[in-house]
Amino acid sequence: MITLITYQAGFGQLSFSPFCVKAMWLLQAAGVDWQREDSNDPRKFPYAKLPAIRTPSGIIGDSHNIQANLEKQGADFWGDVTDRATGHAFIRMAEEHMYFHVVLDRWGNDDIWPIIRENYFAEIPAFLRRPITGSLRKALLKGLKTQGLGRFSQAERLQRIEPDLAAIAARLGDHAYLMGDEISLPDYSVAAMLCAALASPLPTPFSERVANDDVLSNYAARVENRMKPL
Ligand SMILES: N[C@@H](CCC(=O)N[C@@H](CS)C(=O)NCC(=O)O)C(=O)O
Repeated sequence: MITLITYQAGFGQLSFSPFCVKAMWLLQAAGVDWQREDSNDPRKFPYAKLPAIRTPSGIIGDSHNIQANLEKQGADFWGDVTDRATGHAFIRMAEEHMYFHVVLDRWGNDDIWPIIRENYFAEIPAFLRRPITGSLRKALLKGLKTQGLGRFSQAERLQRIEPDLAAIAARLGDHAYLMGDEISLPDYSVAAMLCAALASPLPTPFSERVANDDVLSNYAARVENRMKPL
């Protein structure tokens, strides 16, 4: 039995973290026996991040390593897809760009931040919560300034995310999933980010852009439903 160490469920999602949602979908698609173990403290896990899986041969962190481990056991996340290069590019776009917009929507927005603080960090005693999470927030926003996206206004961010969303819609065309009519690896990354954007606890330009786009919001719901009974 594989144990997925994941951030808790919240905002209508299987986890606050889109990477943990992706990992759950990978485990589900692989058809392996697995269970979840919720944690709010990534520090003792590889890379000090979640998701991670506990397997009989040890703990594996990072959704890509989890994917590789499941593939080694025989999982096939691509099916008949031959154009894996395009699929790979969509995964990178979702995980290395769209993801940071989700993070900025949650941590960088002064109206949303208190909701994040009270939900993510409910386990920290109330009198310590503000100072501890205040410094976490400061460090995270500093990291996003270094990364670059943290330097843009909301309006500039929306301009930046627009070509990604247009690429997803164009790629979908008349198909149910990114790479055709069957679900495959890129869907687990891209839909996880769209679902996370849609699950914003208050509307943001990004969340509203996705919510008001039938192609994108129907696609996100389709992947979520396809991966049920999770
Ligand atoms: N590349 C990693 C990304 C995982 C990731 O960024 N996890 C975030 C939550 S969405 C995390 O644990 N952050 C904790 C931290 O940075 O302190 C993957 O694919 O699993």
